[in-house]
Amino acid sequence: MKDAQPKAIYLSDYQSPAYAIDKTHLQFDINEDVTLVTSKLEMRKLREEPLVLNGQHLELVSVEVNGTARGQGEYQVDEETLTLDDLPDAFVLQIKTHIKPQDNTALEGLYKSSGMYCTQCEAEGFRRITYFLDRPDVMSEYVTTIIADAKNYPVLLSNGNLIETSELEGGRHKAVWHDPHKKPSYLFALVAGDLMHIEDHFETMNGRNVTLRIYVEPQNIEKCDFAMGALKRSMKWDEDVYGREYDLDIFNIVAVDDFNMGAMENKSLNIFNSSCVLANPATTTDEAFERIEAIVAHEYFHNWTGNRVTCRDWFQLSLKEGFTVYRDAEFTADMGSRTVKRISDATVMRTAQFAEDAGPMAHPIRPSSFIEISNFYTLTIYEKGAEVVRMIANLLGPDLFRKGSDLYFDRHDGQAVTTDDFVKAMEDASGVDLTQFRNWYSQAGTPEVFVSDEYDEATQRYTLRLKQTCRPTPETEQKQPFHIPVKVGLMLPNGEEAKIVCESGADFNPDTQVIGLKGEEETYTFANVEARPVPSLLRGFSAPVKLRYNYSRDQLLFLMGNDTDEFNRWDAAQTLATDILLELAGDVSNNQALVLDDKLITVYKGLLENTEVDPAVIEQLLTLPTLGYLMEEQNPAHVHALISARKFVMQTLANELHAEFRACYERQQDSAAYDYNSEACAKRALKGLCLRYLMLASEVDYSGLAKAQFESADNMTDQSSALRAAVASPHQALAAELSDRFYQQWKEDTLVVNQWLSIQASNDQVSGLDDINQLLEHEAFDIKNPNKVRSVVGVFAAQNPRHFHGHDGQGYDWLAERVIQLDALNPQIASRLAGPLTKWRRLAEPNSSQMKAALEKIHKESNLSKDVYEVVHKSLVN
Ligand code: B3K
Ligand code: ZN
Repeated sequence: MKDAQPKAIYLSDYQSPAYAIDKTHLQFDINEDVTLVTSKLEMRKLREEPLVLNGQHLELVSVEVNGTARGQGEYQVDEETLTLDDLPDAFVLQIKTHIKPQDNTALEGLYKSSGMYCTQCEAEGFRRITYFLDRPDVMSEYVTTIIADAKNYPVLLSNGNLIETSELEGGRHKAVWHDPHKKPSYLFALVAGDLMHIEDHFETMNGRNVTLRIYVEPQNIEKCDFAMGALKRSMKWDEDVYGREYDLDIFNIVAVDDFNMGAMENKSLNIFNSSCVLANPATTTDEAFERIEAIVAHEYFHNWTGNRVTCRDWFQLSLKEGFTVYRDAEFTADMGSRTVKRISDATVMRTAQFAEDAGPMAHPIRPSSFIEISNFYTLTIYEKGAEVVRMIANLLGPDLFRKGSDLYFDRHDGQAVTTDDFVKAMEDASGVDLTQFRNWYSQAGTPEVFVSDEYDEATQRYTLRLKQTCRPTPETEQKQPFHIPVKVGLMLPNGEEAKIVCESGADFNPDTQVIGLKGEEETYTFANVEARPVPSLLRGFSAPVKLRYNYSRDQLLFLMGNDTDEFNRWDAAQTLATDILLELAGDVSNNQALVLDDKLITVYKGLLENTEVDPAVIEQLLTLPTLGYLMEEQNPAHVHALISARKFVMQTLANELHAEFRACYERQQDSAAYDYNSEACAKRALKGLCLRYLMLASEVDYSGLAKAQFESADNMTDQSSALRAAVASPHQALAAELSDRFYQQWKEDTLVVNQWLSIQASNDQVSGLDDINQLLEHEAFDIKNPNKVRSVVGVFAAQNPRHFHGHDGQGYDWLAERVIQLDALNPQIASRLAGPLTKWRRLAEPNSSQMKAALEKIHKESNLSKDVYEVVHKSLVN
């Protein structure tokens, strides 16, 4: 543990900046040993107080105010700040610093990634480049000069427009970029490297011709077309759906191999993790294609939600992230299957975000304090933030929501604002009172909504009683009630939907069938209901809550077959499977013989034989609840009992229904050449699922099928799903053979090799940690590359539960060692990796104590980064 413990900063301490930076002139003189950064800031004093600039890992060379040098003693410098006083009302401050990007393994600020220089400044990386007011409410106009060796770094990029280039002595060259839009420092970007690009154009709704370029290392030039198409689709969609037009003549994307997250929305110069932009059918799975399209869209959409209208401070992060995730989710829904997208988002919420909200790091979507902001790029800020925006859309309806977003953009263009400004714009445009709704921004935790009902046959009245509660979280013991949109339908025994006539109840919208639950308890009565209905509740996952209604298994089967809401048909299947799995897990714990309820077998049989419903939805219906979801539903969670129950169900289904799985597999075979479209993707996904089950069957040996699929595949989706099916099966000789062939085939392609690494790390049939340790020694592994670390260490902890939660606690200890090792190199990545260890209080013994011991091992280390310290410390005390 550190002697001086890192301190939290609080939203309530927010103060507006004391100085403005009207214009920022930056010059980067890039050399192999050292980079000289000269910054010239045109500043104004707004309040009488010293100027405190942020700066970290910088070597200060010189300071000048209005052309006059300040000597030592005329400023104060420490590890995090540079302070100046006696400043006039307006002045030019010039600061020179030396930095060493080539030694920067944290990948924040300016760093070198496979021979190229690039930047990552959000949230607080700009302060590793030069001393600055590195906070989002200081917005400035940037002119950036880059000077570097012309042969090694022929491409020099920054934000905005290129205004000058020239050749210099000694084989060097220079480029000057000007960004006319004022922006916070976190949106600054620079790239210098030996890159190739593809180019295309987009004509905006007002006839502006925008040049679009994607820059990559030469070997990747064939993998850019898909992302370019995705970019154009996003630009068009944002015009059509939100009326938002792009605002410069150029938009660049650059792919880099070493990147801490997916991508970054720097103004007109988006920088992407190469795994989130490079794609072609031979090397990219359908899932990755979809992710790439969504991330390209997400970063592009930030141009309005984030860049034009930005955040006042980092507590407001969800202002841009929640809204942008909501926008990209709607975009993906429009490009493919709306139901499938909703299912996958709801699954992420229920599996991972609910767990975060129930754990030691729980925070509201607008946190009130943090130690290290990098730790708050969470599922809560992003996904729950998007669900909160979606709830506003559910409460307002589409037209008023659009009016609200128009007002928000008009009112706040060019400003740094708060989540409250967003809600206010929605309120002002719609006239809907969102006062109580604001509790979603200030309170963490997942509300539970308990529903009970009554039917009076004589009067044909049906009554729903809703009751909300929310468990305490670290920041709030006693919760105020939330404003929760609960979308409902009533399914009659004849399979038809009742026409809803709401007779009494506080807030029911007949057009949208949404109950706006505000009270702790509310009652709604519906008239003219001909027979006792089965309620279909929280349709489309209309709010991020846990809905509790005591369905019988027969009612769930009825909803699966009849609900007019496709999402809720899937939800009924999940609830049924969860019920069965939890019961079986109890049997495992009590050493009882396991028997699978015939109902599930019948359901699966029906689904496998169904040729009416979209195969993408069938695939989702056939997917059992994730282990993460089951762990959420069992308190304390008996991980191994849940793993055994899940395995037993899969094996039983495989044996009982192998003929049906086989027939369904055959129906999805497609002789056409690979194409990325919803229909073809759905078939490949369903085929992959069938193969996974077939490989588990013990009555007939289907391993030849996996081998044949592996060998004949013309695309990565089929090839890797064959490999995954083999790895997850008892056919380990085949798994080893295919793994080896796969590696030999693809060892030159880093991104495919990373997929290979994750498949190996998820293999729970191997003997244990020795095999995982071998991956760390493998020639394809590099601890400095975040993608590789995620593929091995991240995947082991998340997708290899059998060994991660191994009986001796060694898996936890192993992860603790990796966290400590990585913290010295890259604190952001180390802190993320520690995430799985935060769940210790939710686990049954002995796992709980073993996991806690692993956390304590990390906590004992001296010199932990703020990032890791915050996660580990809070996990032990909260
Ligand atoms: N805004 C960036 C995330 C930055 C993370 C910094 N640790 C990517 C995105 O959400 O679009
Ligand atoms: Zn984002």
